[in-house]
Amino acid sequence: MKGKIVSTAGGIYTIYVDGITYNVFPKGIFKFKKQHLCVGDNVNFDENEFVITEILERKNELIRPRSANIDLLLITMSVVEPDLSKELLYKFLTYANMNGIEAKVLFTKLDLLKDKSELNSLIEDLNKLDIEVFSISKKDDSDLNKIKEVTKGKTTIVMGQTGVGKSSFLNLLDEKFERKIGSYSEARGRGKHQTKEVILLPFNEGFIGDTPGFSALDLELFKEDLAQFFPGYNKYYTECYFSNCLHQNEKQCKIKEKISKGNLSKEGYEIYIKLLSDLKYRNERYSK
Ligand SMILES: Nc1nc2c(ncn2[C@@H]2O[C@H](COP(=O)(O)OP(=O)(O)O)[C@@H](O)[C@H]2O)c(=O)[nH]1
Ligand SMILES: [Mg+2]
Ligand SMILES: [Zn+2]
Repeated sequence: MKGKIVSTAGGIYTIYVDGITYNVFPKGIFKFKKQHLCVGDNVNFDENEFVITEILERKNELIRPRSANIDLLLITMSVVEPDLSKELLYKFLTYANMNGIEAKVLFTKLDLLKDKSELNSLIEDLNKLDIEVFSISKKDDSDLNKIKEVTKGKTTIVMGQTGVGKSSFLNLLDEKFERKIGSYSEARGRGKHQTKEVILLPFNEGFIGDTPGFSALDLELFKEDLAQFFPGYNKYYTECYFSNCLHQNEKQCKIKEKISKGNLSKEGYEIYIKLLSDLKYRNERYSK
């Protein structure tokens, strides 16, 4: 029988088929071949012997949050508690681009933000990059219907730091999800994660995934990746004179040209430069 892995715990995988779940074991052969199953995998399994017999080809996969066959990443950022980090947001967006996965942004806790002017200019920048943005707060859930529309029939992964309100948002989408909510102070403290693994919840003719929070440092990203996949840069990257241009002081840099012409955001570039200085070279060991 064919199904989708929706969660895993203690070496047992939960497979979902048309409203029914089965708890099964992977066959020894997967471990032997170093094929690692993950949440989101479509598999064939033997429902009598409770073993997974085959992993079907993945359309894509992410290392963090560990998941496969993703149609949409909903990058979730709180505007306060924790404060909005544009660097982190652009890092997440770069990561999505790099993995070839469509991303949309969800801002949470708007009820706690007094001055929205900075947020609004960020949203404008994102919209110019054709990135759709939603916002929700305890007082205003009017974007929920839009989110229901864009997630219909898809496998969506809700990703973001611990404490931004991912689980709260899922409970708003469907109260039957009954996701455990952590407190912000807990999240800051010893990093008590309420969610240990990605779990896919059947939703709206597809699935929506709650994920464990993780630190930005967990994302494997190098300077070269940023130069190519920073939001908006992928389109022009190949037109830079140097194929490995980092868009700093290199000659005939298309990105810098687009910025001076106003086609790419100056503020975005400042964030780019800051992120660039924090990241390592992928090919460092070959230089010098
Ligand atoms: N004021 C406010 N607090 C929120 C909102 N969404 C979540 N929270 C709070 O943020 C904390 C962390 O929420 P949780 O959903 O567990 O975050 P997660 O770690 O991303 O799943 C909890 O104390 C929630 O009550 C919101 O829209 N407004
Ligand atoms: Mg949570
Ligand atoms: Zn360049």
